[in-house]
Amino acid sequence: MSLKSKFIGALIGSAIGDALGAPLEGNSMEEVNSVYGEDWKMISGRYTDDTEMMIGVAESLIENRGFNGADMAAKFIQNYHARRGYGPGTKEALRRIREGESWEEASGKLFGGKGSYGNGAAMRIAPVGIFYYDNADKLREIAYKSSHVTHSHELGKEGAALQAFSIALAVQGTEKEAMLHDLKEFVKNVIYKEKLRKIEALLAKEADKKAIISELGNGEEAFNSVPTAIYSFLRFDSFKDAVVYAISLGGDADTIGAMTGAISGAYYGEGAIPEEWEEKLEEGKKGRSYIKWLAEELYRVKFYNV
Ligand code: R7I
Ligand code: MG
Ligand code: MG
Repeated sequence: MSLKSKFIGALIGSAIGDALGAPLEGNSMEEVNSVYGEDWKMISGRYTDDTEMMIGVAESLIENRGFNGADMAAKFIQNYHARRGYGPGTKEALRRIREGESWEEASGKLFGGKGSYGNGAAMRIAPVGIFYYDNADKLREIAYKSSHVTHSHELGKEGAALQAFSIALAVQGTEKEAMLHDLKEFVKNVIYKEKLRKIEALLAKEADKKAIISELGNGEEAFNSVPTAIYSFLRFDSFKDAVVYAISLGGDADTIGAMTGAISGAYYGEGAIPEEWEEKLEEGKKGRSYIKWLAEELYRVKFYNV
């Protein structure tokens, strides 16, 4: 499968997971399953903050041929629509920057000076995962820096780096069996190391959804959602099964859907994404076609440097 198809798969897959999970965000696993049953149609196709911010990350990497913090912050602010449902920490960081604080300093003021460990940095990281898929050190550096615009807590940044590296391994076509090993080597924080050990144990016994939610989480914290997305990707053999499973866990369904969709899209390529989902994904100024174009631009900048 072509690398370009994997680049497109990662970004479109992320947006589709987001749109598919969006109407379910905040519902419990039991509520989601009682409404949906076996019928996983995309209800509206509208994406949320997850995708709006991912678009900003991609735009900034393309325009600057790499990372530029002030510009990435400006892109987030330009693209911002409150109705897409931003997290309170991210909202405050962007307000502070808009009012004149530097992008280096604003995020550090949140949550009593500790910074956010929400999943807002990980949910938007797909462009970093594909653009730096062949360089783990650079990927880590840019994952941390792009997180820092809104998320300065170590756990928020590490979650974004782990999600980015999962996407990178998927682009590389790493065998699923080898992925957990590579992820364990990559990740620095003990909380994530422990979660990766849990993923391995849970995969070995085909655990039920309750166990996944209690052991890995389905919340808005990066450490309670990034590992869940990795698990959802590893457990199933198709884009569709992985993403349906991820959002069926309820909780932060749009975001866990987006992150599972990004890894799965990078692994299986655009061709493996169900057409009826892609067609339903919103179109318009920064819709489906634009997101696809951003993936093609990242590919072009990376390989042709023009
Ligand atoms: O991370 P963030 O942008 O939120 C992303 C979520 C996704 O589900 C999106 O789909 C959207 O719905 O929002 O926004 P933050 O507010 O930075 O983090 C999310 C939540 O994590 C916060 O509202 C807190 O509940 C929690 N959180 C923390 N709680 C205590 N201490 C994050 N950091 C902390 C912390 O340091
Ligand atoms: Mg969202
Ligand atoms: Mg969410």
